[in-house]
Amino acid sequence: MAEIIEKTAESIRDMTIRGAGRIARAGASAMGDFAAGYNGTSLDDFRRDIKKNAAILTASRPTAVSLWNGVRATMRGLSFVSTLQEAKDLVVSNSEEFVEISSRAVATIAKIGANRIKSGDVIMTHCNSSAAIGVIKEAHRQGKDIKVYATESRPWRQGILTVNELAEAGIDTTLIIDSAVRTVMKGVDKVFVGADTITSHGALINKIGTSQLALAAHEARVQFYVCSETYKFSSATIFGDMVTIEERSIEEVVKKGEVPDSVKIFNPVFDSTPAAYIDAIITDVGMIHPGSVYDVMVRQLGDSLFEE
Ligand code: RI2
Repeated sequence: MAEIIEKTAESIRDMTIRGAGRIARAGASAMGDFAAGYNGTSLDDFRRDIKKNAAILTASRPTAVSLWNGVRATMRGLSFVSTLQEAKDLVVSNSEEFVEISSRAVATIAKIGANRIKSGDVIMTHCNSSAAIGVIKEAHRQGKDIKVYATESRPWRQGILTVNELAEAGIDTTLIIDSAVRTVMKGVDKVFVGADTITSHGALINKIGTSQLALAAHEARVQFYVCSETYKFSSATIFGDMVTIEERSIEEVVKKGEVPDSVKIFNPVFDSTPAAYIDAIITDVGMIHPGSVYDVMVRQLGDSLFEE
């Protein structure tokens, strides 16, 4: 059964499964499948294997706290069970519950976010966020006449996925290259982006280039909204931990032999947008100011926040 964990981790690592929400659900499901098919005989072994699996899965995309929180959610209460069967059942039900809650969160964000959009709005989005796209599609579904600019999002070009999805929904969509953001921003009313991680100070960690959208939006006085499920809030940042920004292979940027070997290539795939550039974070518990992230974390996690 360990193959399901390795296979899922590899699919997340090589981006076959991508998007902060999707990888969290994939990680949680893999933990559930592992538990359901576990054929060991000892509770201690199960606890040890589950911990090992969690470490393998979470290492596959280090920036996305969603994955960490999704995997960790499946282990909730594991230290309080007394039999192996109870432990297996608990991981399976935790996993199902996480998948259900996180999917529902995207739908809730869509409804809340769509209220910010009015007919005639020109919107910009970046990369391929199911939470941000959900908001845009919901506004369109409500009959609002909107136009969307979507960035290409080099090097993986997730913007191609975004424009396909928006066009398929019948939305007036324009694809732009990443460096066109500032030029286009003058004609934009609102920006909606997703999140990989939100820190306790309300900073956003999201696809590289997000902070450029935020800066350009700030300069042009365009509202900048982040669409984020609350499980993307990183409790570790309360205690001063920094978010690790993932760097990926240089082959994502240039083909082999395209530039001399002496040329160094730096490929960070996320960046940090300070809270000061964010007007609001649209979450499954409502729209909040970035300054309220800490309060929401404490309210949701209660005392468990301070246990580890
Ligand atoms: P949802 C993506 O990361 C993008 O950074 C996107 O904004 C974020 O996940 C959130 O996606 P990548 O996996 O959870 O393409 O909103 O690196 O779908």
